[in-house]
Amino acid sequence: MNQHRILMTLIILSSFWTSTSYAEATSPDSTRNAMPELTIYHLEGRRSERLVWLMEELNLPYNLVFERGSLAGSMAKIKAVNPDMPMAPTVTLGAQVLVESGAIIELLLGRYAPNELHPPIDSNEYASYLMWMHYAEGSLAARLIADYRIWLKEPPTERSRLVDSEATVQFAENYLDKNAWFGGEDFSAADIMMLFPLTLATSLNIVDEAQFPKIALWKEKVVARPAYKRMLEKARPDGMIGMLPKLPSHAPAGPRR
Ligand SMILES: N[C@@H](CCC(=O)N[C@@H](CS)C(=O)NCC(=O)O)C(=O)O
Repeated sequence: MNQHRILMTLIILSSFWTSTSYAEATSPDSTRNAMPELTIYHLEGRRSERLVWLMEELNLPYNLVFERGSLAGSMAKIKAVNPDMPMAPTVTLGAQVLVESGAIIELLLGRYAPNELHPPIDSNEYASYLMWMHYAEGSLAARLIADYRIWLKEPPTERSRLVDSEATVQFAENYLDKNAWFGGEDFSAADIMMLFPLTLATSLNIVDEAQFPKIALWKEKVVARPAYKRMLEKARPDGMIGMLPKLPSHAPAGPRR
């Protein structure tokens, strides 16, 4: 009887150890691959913050290059490494020079932290996650900036027939009405991609902030994250600099023609 008990205890203990080492085997660090040196060329308050924030969320090393308090000085540093397409972010990953924040995030996660900051690849949420990853720049930022540039010269008197800024932001609001984050149940890199254009939309008065309460609540959660705060300390030490002018007015509310 005693021998049986000892045997059972050993079986239970060994299965406990097996599941512990399985948990360790699937923990983030053990699925990560070695990353070449990453340098982020940065403009304060601009899209390059996404990459600083990503690295802070992942707790991975990076170099950050910018001239504090000077967008022109920081841009000169970008031009020195990337004269063909001087944009922020520009990164060097090993010897390669890259632009496009969304592509860089997908590359870094896919190669070096494959199980982190996105839903499981075979879930419906992954499809939504990937949609928002691309929507952030492909539709949202593109239409916000197009409307901003036009309305700065000529304030709009009616909404466009084409999908306009308000419609692109409303689509995000509707998703957040049913989902906590842009990757579904959990924070993901899609939230990192979406914050910049959604902040641009309201801070430049391209849309009416009061119309989007779910986005406002989501922003509060996002900016409370410790990794976001670490990003601010390192990448925006003096607050926002070189703000573009706010629009005096945006398109009037109401349905599109
Ligand atoms: N789609 C690009 C956009 C990059 C971009 O336009 N960055 C702005 C700063 S937020 C920039 O470098 N602008 C410089 C310019 O337009 O001359 C991305 O997501 O990385």
